[in-house]
Amino acid sequence: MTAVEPFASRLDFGTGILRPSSLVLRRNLSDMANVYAEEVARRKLIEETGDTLVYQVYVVELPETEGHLLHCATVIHPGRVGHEYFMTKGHFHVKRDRAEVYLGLVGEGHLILQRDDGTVISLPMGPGTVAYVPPYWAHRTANTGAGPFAFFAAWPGDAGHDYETIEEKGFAKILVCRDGRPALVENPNIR
Ligand code: M6P
Ligand code: ZN
Repeated sequence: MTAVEPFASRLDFGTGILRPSSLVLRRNLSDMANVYAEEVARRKLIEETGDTLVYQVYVVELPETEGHLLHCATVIHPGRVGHEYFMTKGHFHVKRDRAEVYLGLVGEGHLILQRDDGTVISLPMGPGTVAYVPPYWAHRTANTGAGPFAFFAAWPGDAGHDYETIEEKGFAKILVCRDGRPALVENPNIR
């Protein structure tokens, strides 16, 4: 295993900013092709309001190998693409039997999980929520509130991110705003 010296970072509970983070990933609307059910709405939003930042991830860079514990903080901005809340791309772990834990920091959101048999569930998250992503479940988070939604995450170093499976098929259910509230509904695009 690659040796790493002990270190500490600082997480701002009010904003979700984690520093120092050697890498800040930014995902704008233009990075989210075919992620939302209403792809036409995504393109229209870019034309009308510009290439808005959807979320950023403050990554503490560590060896992605067995034994290490990767961690980061994610801030999702408020907004919707069509009826669907702003959310992360979502992924399975390459090693499907690797789990993850989330801690809600600020704002309101949902953790959406899909098992490989197509079962989808969503868990509301807010400040102080500790949510468990068990092995074998794909996961993404959505901001269902009016301000930023931020959470901290930790997962095994050798888990890996598999985005392709979700990009190809999407989640079987999507989280939309219906009558002003989050509702988990069938994905109309599911093939
Ligand atoms: C969480 C963790 C990270 C992930 C981030 C953004 O913080 O699960 O591993 O990178 O959310 O999600 P995604 O990579 O699916 O866009
Ligand atoms: Zn993960």
